[in-house]
Amino acid sequence: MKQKKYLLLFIAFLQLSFFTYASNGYDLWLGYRQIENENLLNEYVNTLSYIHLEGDSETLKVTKKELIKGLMAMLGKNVPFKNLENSTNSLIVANSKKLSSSILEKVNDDLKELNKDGFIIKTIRIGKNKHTVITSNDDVGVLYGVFNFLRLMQQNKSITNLSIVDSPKLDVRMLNHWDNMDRTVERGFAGFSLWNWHTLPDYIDQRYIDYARANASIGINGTALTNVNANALVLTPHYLEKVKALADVFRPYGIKVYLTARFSAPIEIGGLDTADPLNADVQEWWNNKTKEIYDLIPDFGGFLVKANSEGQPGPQNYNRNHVDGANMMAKSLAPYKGIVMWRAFVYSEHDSTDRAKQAYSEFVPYDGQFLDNVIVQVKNGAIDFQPREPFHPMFGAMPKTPLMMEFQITKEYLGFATHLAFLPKLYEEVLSADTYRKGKGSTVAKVIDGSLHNKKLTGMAGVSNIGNDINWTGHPFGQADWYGFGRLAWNPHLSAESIADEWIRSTFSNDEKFIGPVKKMMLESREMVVNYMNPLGLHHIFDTGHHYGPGPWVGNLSRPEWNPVYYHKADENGIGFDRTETGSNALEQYAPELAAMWGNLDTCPEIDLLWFHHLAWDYTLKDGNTLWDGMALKYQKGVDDVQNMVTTWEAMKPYIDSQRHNQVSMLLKIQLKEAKWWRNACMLYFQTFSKMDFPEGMEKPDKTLEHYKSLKFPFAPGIRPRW
Ligand code: BDP
Repeated sequence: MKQKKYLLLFIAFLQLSFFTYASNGYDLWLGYRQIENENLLNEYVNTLSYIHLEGDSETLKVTKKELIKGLMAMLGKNVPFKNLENSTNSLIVANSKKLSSSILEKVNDDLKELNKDGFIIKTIRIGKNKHTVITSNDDVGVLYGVFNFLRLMQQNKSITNLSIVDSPKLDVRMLNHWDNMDRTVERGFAGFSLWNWHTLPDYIDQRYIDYARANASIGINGTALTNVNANALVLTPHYLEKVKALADVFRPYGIKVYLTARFSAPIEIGGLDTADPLNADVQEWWNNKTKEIYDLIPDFGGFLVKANSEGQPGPQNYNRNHVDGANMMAKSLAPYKGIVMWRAFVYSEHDSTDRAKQAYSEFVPYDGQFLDNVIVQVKNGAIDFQPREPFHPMFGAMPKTPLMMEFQITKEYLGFATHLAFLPKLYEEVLSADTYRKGKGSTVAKVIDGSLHNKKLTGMAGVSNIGNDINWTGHPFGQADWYGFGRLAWNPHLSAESIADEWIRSTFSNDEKFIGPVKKMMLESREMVVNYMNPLGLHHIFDTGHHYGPGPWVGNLSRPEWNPVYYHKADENGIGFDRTETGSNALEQYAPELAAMWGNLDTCPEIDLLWFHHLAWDYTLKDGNTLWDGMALKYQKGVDDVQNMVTTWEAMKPYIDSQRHNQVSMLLKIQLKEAKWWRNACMLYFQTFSKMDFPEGMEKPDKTLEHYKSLKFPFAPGIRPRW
């Protein structure tokens, strides 16, 4: 009796300590929690009596560590490692080349389906004995399989009858760090750069290892360490030693290092007086530099290049073109199987055509001219990572050139690290968009996974949102964007919904009372941001330079296309950018089906309305409201939805630790304040043209337009330092 009382007290204590337990979020989605459900725990313990792990490569060593860590935490006990003879209920973890013939027989057909990094998790029977096999044709695939298996357990899935065969659909799945060598991060809102160039190569921060683990757990296999606005110094011997140290840490986790290559490096660090890609000395310089890198880092991935874009040097400085520049570097890298990721983010102050058209106009004529180890990296939309953009017209328009997707994970235009906006929803919208380039169903996902035009080299890059904040991403929910990016780079056909579900379960809780409301909130969050920042197809109306907060009135910047007024074109008659035949005709860069759909006001989805059309303030929307009223109500809806999110989150308090709950609460309150700021500032400004009253249903601004215009943020984070 007494014992029972103590037991109850003990359980109450455990519960109390759980709810008040503080998690700083450092563990990300890998904070393996003890399995609470007793039946499930029994199932797991019975299925996993022993582990049989073959092989001792560096990758398998970290695989083993991960298994021990994960199982110990979730089962509350060690699972012994044992040879296979006569055992049953073992977890068999091995490269397929190490499997005994009786096991191989059971997985052989599945193995044939796998590509290099793919894995199998399968329940098999040998005589009376039952086992679970995790295998792959490559050690890294085994590591991926183990992470996947642990994830199933974290999500409380049954493991008694598994048959999973999973291969990544893209080859290059990478993060692009816009990290400067002084550790500031361009468009970075989660602290400073992870890479401590000062103490490398001798000091290996535990962060580097944990970074690699986290990436490997979602299948990311590449990292470009440095900013696309590149500094040539990273290519000097002093820094290459440091890069090598990082590459050595990442290698067991299947992660290759890439560097951004400043086009003028032969001049800046090579002592040449030109960087002309057709000059023999320049070519030789890059050949030697590349060899030097591969001598240090034999599995170096290659170069990421921003050239002739926003003032960066490039082949055009020498009257050459993108093909000349990219192919020159590609030739240096080819002997080592390295690749060039050549960015298509170009627009020029000397070109008066619509900025949205310029990358397509410049690159599409080069289709078929790039060497095989060049992949052109294209942002998801034609302007710049806006809260919503139609997909970039280059996708599907270059059948002979591999194109890789560039998404932004950091939220330059979606509220920095302060706002909750679950980005996989944005990624999903872009990936599932139909390009119609080979008839209906020619989605962007099929362009980038290579299946539409039979491409050999495929990839996806995400501009990282990671910094040295204790929880890596600033906002606890920013971790979901990193996670979701990785999952979509593995399989661009996954749904945002399934990703949210996985992430919540792995990061927070398997309690349905928590999962339901939080998942809903995440899935709706990106649309909220669109509504309170850029509804109905508005875009790029952010304040100058730092892009923090609204600045639709800005019109004094040196380049026309840097000014918000260029994008919204508000005047007494109306608002919006006419990209139809009567305007810039950017529509002609899309397949005829899309040009017709977007070009016609009856069929153009209202979410894209002002992206493609300039319309009168009293234009009638589908719900009968005028454009003016409809716009006001969208801004208001954005605010209201954030308010609801605050309320939903408050009710989630009983389900998770107090520290992360409190952090998110505070951030949501800032988001609400800033959503109102956006609504008030934009509506007051646009009112100076529409001269119409705010509709009933829109809360009236409590400050004047002059007040909003006067706000200045000289120390907003993420701005490029001017050395
Ligand atoms: C824009 C950023 C700028 C980047 C540029 C790029 O404002 O900081 O350098 O893109 O992608 O989004 O090169």
